[in-house]
Amino acid sequence: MDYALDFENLKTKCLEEISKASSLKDLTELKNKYLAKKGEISLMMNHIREVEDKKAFGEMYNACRKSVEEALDIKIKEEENKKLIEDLKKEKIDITLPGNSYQRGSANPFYKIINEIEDIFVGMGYSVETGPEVDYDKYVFELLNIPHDHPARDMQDTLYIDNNLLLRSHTSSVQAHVMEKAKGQPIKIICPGKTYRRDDDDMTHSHQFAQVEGLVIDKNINLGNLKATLELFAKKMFSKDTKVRFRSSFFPFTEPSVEVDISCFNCKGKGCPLCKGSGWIEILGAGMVHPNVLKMSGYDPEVYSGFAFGIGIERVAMLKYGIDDIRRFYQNDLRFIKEFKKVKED
Ligand code: FA5
Repeated sequence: MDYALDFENLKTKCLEEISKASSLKDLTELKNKYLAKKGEISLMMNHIREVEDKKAFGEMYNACRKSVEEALDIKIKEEENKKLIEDLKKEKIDITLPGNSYQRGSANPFYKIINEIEDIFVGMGYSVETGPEVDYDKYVFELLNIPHDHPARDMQDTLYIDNNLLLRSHTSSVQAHVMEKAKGQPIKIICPGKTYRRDDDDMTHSHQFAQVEGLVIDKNINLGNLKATLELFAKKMFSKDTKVRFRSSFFPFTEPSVEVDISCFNCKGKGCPLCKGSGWIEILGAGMVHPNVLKMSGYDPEVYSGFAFGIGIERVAMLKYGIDDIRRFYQNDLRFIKEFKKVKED
């Protein structure tokens, strides 16, 4: 018997039927018909008993089976692709339909200002530190040259957790923490954060507010460096033609101490209601780090000097955005926050 011819005919028949199949269902049926255990090709194997050259028979069987399997695989893939394309066509999304609109939030102006201040000082090589809001008397007062009986404590009365632990009344407390960590090495940091005071709330005062502390300690740091730094800050924060004025002041932890005013950007120094007719607006306190403070934190004031400043964040935001009342920052009124949607985020 000529099995070679049989295999050839069987293969031709299979391939023809496969090429004519037009669905995955047809192809599955063909697979069963020819390749399953009792399929026509599989059953051909029974004849191996009748032939002498079993090796040649086996090779013919395998070749036939392989061609059919390959043809089936190709055709199945084609059909699957066709089906996928048809399904995708059916599931087409109509993008012309109006979507659901979501309300987009916007950053609170308070945080916009913090980000802006951080960017300006990071650009000048400062790193950003954090410090505890609940802190020990030692850091908030004593290491800043404000001993227990010092009258400066009255101006910064705050909420006490116990005799020794309190809500910090200024971010200057971070100075002592940073100096302690730096162990006599140079420092160049800013630290934004919340502060608390026993102040009566009014348009410009709040019992909770925020400051950004700045501290630079190194050899040969002088008041000129402080002035140049704050001038650059004011120009970047407000406008290029902003002028800075130092007024003599007093803080127990700086000597000399200054209050820093900027020229009113609203009237360009001519005098207007915003600057109460003076042409200047106070934005921060600053000074050269007091030798006692340096000594208490392990720096030799003969070798090291430094400057520090404390900026009121809400006050800066109020000036920059024309906000009339500090209490608006804490009332969670969405109408207020939405006003700042269009303010540039960077
Ligand atoms: C201080 O707090 C000093 N620690 C600043 C300082 C740091 C001086 C480093 C020298 C060296 P003062 O009490 O003036 O200073 O506060 C600084 C700023 O915080 C003020 O200019 C103001 O913008 C803001 N501020 C103070 N009290 C309040 C308050 N109750 N509500 C809102 N802002 C306030």
